Amino acid sequence: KKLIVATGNPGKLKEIQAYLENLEIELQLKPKDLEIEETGTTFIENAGLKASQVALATGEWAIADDSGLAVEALNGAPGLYSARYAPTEAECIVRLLKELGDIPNRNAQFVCAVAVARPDGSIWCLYQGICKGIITKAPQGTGGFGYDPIFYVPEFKMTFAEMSAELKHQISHRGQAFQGVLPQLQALL
Ligand code: ITT
Repeated sequence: KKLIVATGNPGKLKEIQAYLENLEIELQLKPKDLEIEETGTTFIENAGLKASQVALATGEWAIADDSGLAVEALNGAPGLYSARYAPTEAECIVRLLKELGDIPNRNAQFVCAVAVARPDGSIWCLYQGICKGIITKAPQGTGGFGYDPIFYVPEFKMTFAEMSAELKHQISHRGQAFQGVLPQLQALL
């Protein structure tokens, strides 16, 4: 079976590939010129939109991930706008640390919604995962992507960027969403 991965984000793509690597499934990237507007008001809605539109446009099964970081003291920002918070990933981190300043409440959560759509654009399955953490005062670690260097998980005393890929994959928001999606895909094959 073939599955189109509906993302243009290389960091996400690498993680999605890792979750699906043991399945008998051929992964294909979505066409570069196929841009889906994220008009939804929730991660779930946007994941559904992306999977559904890419499936329809290609006539194949498609999987999409919509995710972001919600910071409590910033009323949930950057949230749905995590990718668009600043022009580059490094500048996103700089902006977030600046907005938070010395505010003591540094609670945050990563959210990830993953949707799989059938070739006719209808949604086959949709799961959401959440991972709670703390925003550090400065970046730590070089792994992962996006906001990983400033997302500290107290239970492991490390940021996502300091963890092995395997550990991040087990405990992350995306890992939890894929715990729902993987058995569904296995059943489909
Ligand atoms: P696609 O829509 O093409 O998949 P995107 O980057 O625009 O790519 P989103 O709108 O879902 O995707 O934005 C998600 C952003 O949230 C992403 O760009 C990162 O900045 C951040 N993010 C999501 N998951 C993350 C993770 O595991 N580690 C660090 N940052 C993450």
